[in-house]
Amino acid sequence: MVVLSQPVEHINLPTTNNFTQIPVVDLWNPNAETEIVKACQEFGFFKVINHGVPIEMVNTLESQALSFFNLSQCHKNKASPFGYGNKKIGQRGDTGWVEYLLFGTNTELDSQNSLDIFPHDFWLMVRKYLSAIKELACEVLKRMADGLNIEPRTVLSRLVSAEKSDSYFRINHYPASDRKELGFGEHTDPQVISVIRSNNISGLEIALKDGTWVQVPPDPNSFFITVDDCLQVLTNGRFRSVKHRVITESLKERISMIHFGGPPSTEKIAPLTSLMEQGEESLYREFTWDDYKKAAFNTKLACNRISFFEKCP
Ligand code: GA4
Repeated sequence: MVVLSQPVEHINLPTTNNFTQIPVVDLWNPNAETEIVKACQEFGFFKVINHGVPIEMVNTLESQALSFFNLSQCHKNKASPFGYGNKKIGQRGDTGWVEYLLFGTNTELDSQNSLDIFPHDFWLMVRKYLSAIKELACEVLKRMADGLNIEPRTVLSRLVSAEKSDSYFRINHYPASDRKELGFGEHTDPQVISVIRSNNISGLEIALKDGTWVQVPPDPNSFFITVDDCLQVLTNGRFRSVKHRVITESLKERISMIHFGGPPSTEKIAPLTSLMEQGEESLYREFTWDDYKKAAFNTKLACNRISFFEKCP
């Protein structure tokens, strides 16, 4: 059994209901765009089936990641230069019942040094996985543009498919525990779109518009999509960046793999002109992704980062 090297604080963690109305989008359905837009407006969250990503590949990467997380703490600590983190989230003192690997998708992963810790096969699998997930993220973004009736249909996907797109990949491992643990505190993702895949253990929760939290039933064969901060801005608030968190309570470990699709650093983020109706005012002032990152990455996890860029009424 893996035990985290430092204890995490225990607070009274709430009990939440199951998210029964979770929108399920079948990508084979030619009318999926309408459902996608509806889900992004209402929840900023949906599940995707018939996504075209080979599930055997996903399972292989998951088991390779688990082999890493099951190594001794001393061994795993050697992976800190390659994005390994334990309990600490961000720079402002947030903690969670979690250990993880986190890196930019343009990072030179399979450097000689990292091969002492990760087998070459692992990086090969990460590469394969990331290219399939990036394709999925772009397909979903194109369908969003279709659903919003904006052209070209690549107006959103180009941000993530760009060679210099500043995307991240994170593998979170929540060790088993016999009590409720705050795995990852509430937050919104700063990027454009996140694609989440987890094993069969529950824990992910999202906040609805009225502020109530609901549990997302796990489904290892599907992917969950979140609308992130930049997408809320690009759609001038039509889509909502969804607040989410992880609370675990299971004797089995939870593992999730998340691709955060972000724009290139110099990309200017502002509501899309093709979307704005006549006389519609922008709710946000323009910023570059680099500006956003500088402001956002130095905040507490639960901070409402979009508010820094909201225009005053
Ligand atoms: C939340 C989404 C992604 O996991 C992440 C996180 C990042 C980090 O772990 O370094 C941040 C968080 C996330 C937003 C606010 C800052 C930065 C931790 C934190 C407290 C990789 C990201 O892009 O933003």
